[in-house]
This record gives sequence, C-alpha cells and structure tokens, in this order.
Amino acid sequence: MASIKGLLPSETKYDGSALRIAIVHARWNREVIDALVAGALQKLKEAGVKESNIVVQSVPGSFELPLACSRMIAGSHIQLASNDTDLLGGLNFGTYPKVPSRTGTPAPVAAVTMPNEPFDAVIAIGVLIKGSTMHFEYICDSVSHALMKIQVDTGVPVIFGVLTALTDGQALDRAGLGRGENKGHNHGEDWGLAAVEMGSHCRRWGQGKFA
Ligand code: DLZ
Repeated sequence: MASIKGLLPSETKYDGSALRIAIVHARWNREVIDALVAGALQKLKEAGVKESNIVVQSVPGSFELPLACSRMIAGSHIQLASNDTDLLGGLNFGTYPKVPSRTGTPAPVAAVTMPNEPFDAVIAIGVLIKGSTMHFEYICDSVSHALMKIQVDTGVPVIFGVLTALTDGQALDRAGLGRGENKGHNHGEDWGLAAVEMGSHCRRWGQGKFA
C-alpha cells in the first residue's frame, strides 16, 4: 500500500527575493550536514533569496543550535538599529564600527553599511544519531524544545532542521545519501522552502494582512 506520509507541497510559489535568511548548522556527522545545508541553500536560491541575504554560521554540535539561533536573531536586530540614523548618526553598539579611543579626541562615528534587515527565518540544521547512552534523548529533547521556544518568543520562524536518527542509514536516507538503490529524499530542501514560506507569512501577518 502506498504511504500516506509526507509534506503536501504548497500551491503558492513564495517569492524570497526580499527575505533575509540565516542557516546555522552543527558540525557533527558532517557528510550528512553538508548535504542538508546544500539542499536548503539550493531551495532558498530557487525561491529567489539573494546570496547576499543568506548568512551561514556553524557551531560544534546540535546542543549549541538554540543559543546560536537566539543570538543571531538578536544580532540581526542590532544590525538594524545600528543603521538607523538619528541626530547622533545612529546607535553604536561598540564593536562595529570600532569605538574611538577614550583618550583621543572623540571623532564622529563613520557611516557603515551593514545589512539592515532582521532575519525573516532561521534554519537550524543538526544531525543527531543515537549511540549507546541516553545522550541522544537528552539532546533531542532539549534542542527541540529550545528551538520551539525561540521562535515563539521572538516571532521569527526557526525551521527545525534537526535529524534525530536511530541509525546512520536513517540519517543518510534523509539527506538523499542513502547507500541503497533508493537514495532517499534530502530534507534540507524542504527546510529551505519552509523558511521562505514562513518568512513570507510572518511578514504579511505582521502587517495584519491575511488574504
Ligand atoms: C557529544 C555529541 C554526541 C555524542 N553526539 C552528537 C550527535 O550525534 N550530533 C550532534 O550534533 N552533536 C553531538 N554531540 C555534541 C553535542 O551536541 C555538543 O556539541 C557537545 O555536548 C558540547 O556542548
């Protein structure tokens, strides 16, 4: 019998050309990670997201993903604020641009062009493969809850790109790297599309538009 599982593709083609998207990925189980990141990037670009509007960062393991997402979302708002011009020439958060020395004559802060949009979505990518201890269960549980909390608390979609595989084979299959005849499906592609869809929805919903 054919399986009923799976994602029904959206009937709407979302335009990512105005969106700014971050990808943060762990480095554990690198072969699978690389394929997932490539799949996500491919779909972001196909949806029109500009390369200059995609930021990719890495962290050691999946356990580090929630903090990274949280700080990157906050950081993108600081970038926005530091570009706002006011009578003082914009807020200066101290590290960028360089703060003039306290001993020298205060100089006007130079205008610096930084990307000035907060992230519309963040894709958190990790690959957890069960070992012989309870480590896997603790990390899966805490990371999934933390990522959910970040998106609900910040209002910025966090795409759950964390594979929680019981075997190497399960992880490979879900990155399109299956060793058998069927290579499987690269879930990174779905995550790229989900980021564009959720980023687009949230922009619209944030403006009170629901049509
Ligand atoms: C320690 C560890 C183990 C055993 N397994 C994985 C894994 O399968 N996938 C993954 O992303 N990270 C793993 N880690 C590393 C932890 O996520 C984390 O980086 C360390 O415990 C340091 O906080």
